[in-house]
Amino acid sequence: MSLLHRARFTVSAARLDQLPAPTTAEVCFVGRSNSGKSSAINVLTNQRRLAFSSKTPGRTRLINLFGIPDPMTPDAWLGFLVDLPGYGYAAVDQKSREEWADVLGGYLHERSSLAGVVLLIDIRRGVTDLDRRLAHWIGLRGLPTLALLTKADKLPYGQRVRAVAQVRKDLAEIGTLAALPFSATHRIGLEDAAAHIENWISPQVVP
Ligand SMILES: Nc1nc2c(ncn2[C@@H]2O[C@H](COP(=O)(O)OP(=O)(O)O)[C@@H](O)[C@H]2O)c(=O)[nH]1
Ligand SMILES: [Mg+2]
Repeated sequence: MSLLHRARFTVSAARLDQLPAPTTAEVCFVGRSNSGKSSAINVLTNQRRLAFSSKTPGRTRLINLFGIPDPMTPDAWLGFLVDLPGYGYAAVDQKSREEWADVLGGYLHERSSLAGVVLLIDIRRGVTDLDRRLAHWIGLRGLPTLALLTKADKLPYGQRVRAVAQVRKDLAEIGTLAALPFSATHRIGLEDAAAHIENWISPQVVP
């Protein structure tokens, strides 16, 4: 069983200063509204409604932390999955958009416990300007990044492979990038993605 299946909702924060003090490894999920972020978190944790999957984009304005309990130590967390607010939803007013940019940029830039970033990109849309701005922050810190090209079930195999190559090119600024086709509905790339994320939370110790 994947460690990620143990995830449970821990806390929400509306602002960075409301987050708990950084302790163990955090893996954050970022992406445009409607990119499939909630669906990815739900399928990776094998819980249908852990991250609320909504048909109304731009609704998740909070930072949500999902703790992965340490199987060896009761009441201790091995790490956290962090669901950050989606971006790029056109109907949201300018002020709210800037608040989100501050939260996202601030978290990526400052959070000392951040171990890795999962960047969700709709495979048919590819990398957008906002994704690129985010990639700039990620690249500056040299954070390990996994780009999940979501909704891969919508494209035939050959086009998936081409989309991955294009994303690698577009996000070359991130030196530590891995990219995979992914589908929450068809479970494409699920095991690879889970292995990647688990490794950030609980690095394999070679005896
Ligand atoms: N076909 C397909 N649709 C998906 C997939 N993942 C998400 N969706 C759909 O895309 C829409 C947005 O998904 P959601 O997870 O709420 O995106 P979020 O706004 O990034 O959290 C919903 O209608 C989902 O059902 C996928 O892997 N395949
Ligand atoms: Mg969502």
